[in-house]
Amino acid sequence: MLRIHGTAKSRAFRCIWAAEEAGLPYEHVPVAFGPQMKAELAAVNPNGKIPAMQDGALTLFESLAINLHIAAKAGAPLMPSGDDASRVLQWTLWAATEVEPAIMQWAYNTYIRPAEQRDPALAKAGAAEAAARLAVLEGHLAANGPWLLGRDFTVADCNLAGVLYGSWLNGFDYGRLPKVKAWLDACFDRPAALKARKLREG
Ligand SMILES: N[C@@H](CCC(=O)N[C@@H](CS)C(=O)NCC(=O)O)C(=O)O
Repeated sequence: MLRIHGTAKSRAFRCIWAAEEAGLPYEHVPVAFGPQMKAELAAVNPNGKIPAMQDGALTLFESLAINLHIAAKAGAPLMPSGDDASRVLQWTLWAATEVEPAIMQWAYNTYIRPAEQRDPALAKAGAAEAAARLAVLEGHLAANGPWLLGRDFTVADCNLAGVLYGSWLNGFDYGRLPKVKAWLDACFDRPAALKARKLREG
């Protein structure tokens, strides 16, 4: 059985959501933030971060890699084959390398860090950078939606929406990105997402 380590108030949220989408049984080990975290994670993530996952003899870190593993176990439509599998990788890497750094710069300086440690200029620059990247997604969804790969929800949606979840929940301005906003709303309204959100949002 899958074991997902990490409180749902972390990137483990993404993996819980993916496991729910896959319909796979999993055990949630809700490792919390704090000084004890690194010791608790010593056997599963040498980075000392959450999430981590165990599946039999396999131990993995990196939330989006964990999600690809979960989806591969479930098969299509969550993890399609052929060219669509490559498209899943494209959107997953785009989420991690092009979108997450910018949206996290906005997030750290808007709602994550204590107020006295936030830099409004960095928040503004992160928001502008994220919006520029997301304009590409806006055009893609307009031409190819409703999901990233078209007709079916896949782990590509789970991974990219997972990266954007905090911004969606915490007031990022999606006003000029109506297709992205509608797609995020649809992602987080899925029954599997609602189960993960219940753990995260209470
Ligand atoms: N790229 C990693 C990032 C993991 C990460 O930074 N996790 C945060 C929680 S969301 C963490 O454990 N932070 C604690 C720390 O950095 O010490 C992933 O996607 O899994």
